[in-house]
Amino acid sequence: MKVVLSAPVKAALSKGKPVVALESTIIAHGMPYPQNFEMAQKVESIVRANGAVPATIAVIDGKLRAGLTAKELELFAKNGPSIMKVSTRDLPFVVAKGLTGATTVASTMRLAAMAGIAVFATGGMGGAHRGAELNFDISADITEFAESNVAVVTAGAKAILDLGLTLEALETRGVPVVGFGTDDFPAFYSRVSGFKVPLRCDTPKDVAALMKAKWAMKLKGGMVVANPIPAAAEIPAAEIAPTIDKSIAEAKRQNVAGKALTPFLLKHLADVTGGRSLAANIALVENNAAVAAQIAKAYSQKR
Ligand code: PSU
Ligand code: MN
Repeated sequence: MKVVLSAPVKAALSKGKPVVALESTIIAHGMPYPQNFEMAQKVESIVRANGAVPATIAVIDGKLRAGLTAKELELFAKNGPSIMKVSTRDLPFVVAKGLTGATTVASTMRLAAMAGIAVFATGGMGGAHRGAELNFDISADITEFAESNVAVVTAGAKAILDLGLTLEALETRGVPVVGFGTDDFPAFYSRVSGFKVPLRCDTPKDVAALMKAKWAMKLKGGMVVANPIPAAAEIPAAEIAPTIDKSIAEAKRQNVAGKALTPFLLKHLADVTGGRSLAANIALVENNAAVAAQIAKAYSQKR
């Protein structure tokens, strides 16, 4: 089975031109309408402005798709809650049933790899939730990094997670975690988490060289390109921490678990911060899109 490519994505891939994959769960389940629709379009335009072709990935009527129209982006933006959040495990189900689903980091990586797209921009990847040592709630995003050959530009991992456990889980699976211009693992809303990154690259060219080296020696899987949120949009960790703790407590109280947990926490945080966490989320995604396009460009020149 193939991923159905839009005309611009198909043309770019066939000529070895830079392409950046984008996910659809962040649209459908990560942000409210209409900010999510504006973000989806802005991120695509940022990718273009930086010299690459955007390929937003989703499943529509059972078809695996890369490169959506504005109307299709709007469908995911407007119908968020009723659209299925599709991780890698769910892909065969939506295909078999002819359903429409929004792809997470994990399933977007998988479809990007199938389509031959090597770079992907998200907001913040999933990871080990707090208490994962007992409840086993570790995002399939982590396992996908061991399977799909895609470099993912992410603002570290979401601060709602246990970042120490997340880094350990990535290390176990042999996933390179690269700080982009930083020695610190970023914490989504904040530039610094208190954890260091094991590797550092300072330019898109450096990252492209690492991608090339990894896959030239047939090391399977992707890599994490940890790109801190721009300083102007940052919410310092000490400031957001108590709010995150409250959101996690509220999720426990309401028995929210499984794939509903991340969307619940993001929404709860946006509500209690009066939209400040949402503004930060949008700023970091936009920043990741620019860096991802620059990496895709450097990588296409390396091949
Ligand atoms: N980044 C964001 N917002 C999001 C996500 C990433 O800025 O909503 C989504 C991604 O699709 C990621 C998912 O794969 O959150 C993680 O969900 P879970 O913890 O259930 O695996
Ligand atoms: Mn989970």
